[in-house]
Amino acid sequence: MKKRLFSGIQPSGDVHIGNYLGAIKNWVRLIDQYDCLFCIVDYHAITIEYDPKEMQRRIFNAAAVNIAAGLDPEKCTIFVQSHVPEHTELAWIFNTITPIGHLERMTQFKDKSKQHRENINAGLFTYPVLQTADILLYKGEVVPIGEDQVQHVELSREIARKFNMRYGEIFPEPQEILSEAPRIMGLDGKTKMSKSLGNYISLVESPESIWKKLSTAVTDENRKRRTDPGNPDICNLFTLHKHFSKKEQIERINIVCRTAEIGCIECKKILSENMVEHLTPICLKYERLIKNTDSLVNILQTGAKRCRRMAGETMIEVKKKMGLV
Ligand code: AQP
Repeated sequence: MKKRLFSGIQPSGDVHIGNYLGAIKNWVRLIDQYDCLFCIVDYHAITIEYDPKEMQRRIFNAAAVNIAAGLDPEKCTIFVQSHVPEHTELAWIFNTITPIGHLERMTQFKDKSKQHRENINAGLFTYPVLQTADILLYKGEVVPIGEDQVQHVELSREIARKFNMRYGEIFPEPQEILSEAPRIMGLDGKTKMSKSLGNYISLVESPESIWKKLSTAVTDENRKRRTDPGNPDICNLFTLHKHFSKKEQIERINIVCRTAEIGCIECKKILSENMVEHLTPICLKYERLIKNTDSLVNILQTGAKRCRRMAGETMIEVKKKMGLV
């Protein structure tokens, strides 16, 4: 039997190259090795302000982009969190064994509370408890994520341990898997690339827009003039070159940037061309998929059906252990 893998993505905006390099590429890589469940976590996305009229489009968008990027629905299960009510049921149970102090330490909660001062709601605070329920409902053993989510998976291990000790052994302690690009910085070079910060390149960005965004992106800030030598080690765009450009180009840029033989504009043009080349097949597939919502609905319904069955079985076990039957 294959081990179970669980991971999720929020329909909170355009899926971007940070999501892709930090998580989605790894999901695709691991698809044959594990029994993979990929969840569009809409209940997480509503912890920040959003437009209800936009949500359905975003859910379809998240499904289509991920499939276009390589998540073959024949090989994995793709579903929407709110289609399986047991996620919130198990989250409630986990709320009763999660110390408030642990949640107060969560970096994402602190960051999002600063970002959304007018809406610091209880859902934002208990987000990692719901995330733990997402994983453990299916007894997920591995969780491929970006670096920003590591603290949450650590907490999910603690909650699993605590439940098992208090009520009896049911849950595995999930382990995170990080990609080679666990933290992609935004085009401002200062903050993590994020859907909600608008500092990203989407996975289905047009070639014109990719160039427009790259042309104003921050590079090595110490390089003021074209004739100044640059330092690729601290240039955010050089990190992107490492993921999109060809080996010889990366090696050359690493040398000629330091000697000022290449300027930032030329360097950005090379990156832009390579990014367009890499992302074009994803864009084309996405455009085909997004037009066929019936097929997307079918994929998501099939996924939810399988997940509801598994979730129901786990909840029976949980309730028996807790004396709730
Ligand atoms: N910048 C990033 N670099 C590497 N990995 C990243 N991930 C997100 N941003 C980066 C990883 O992508 C997966 C899906 O992310 P998510 O949708 O759950 O939400 P997030 O982590 O909060 O991502 P965003 O884009 O920053 O969304 P918003 O702005 O809505 O909060 C996760 O595995 C994540 O680690």
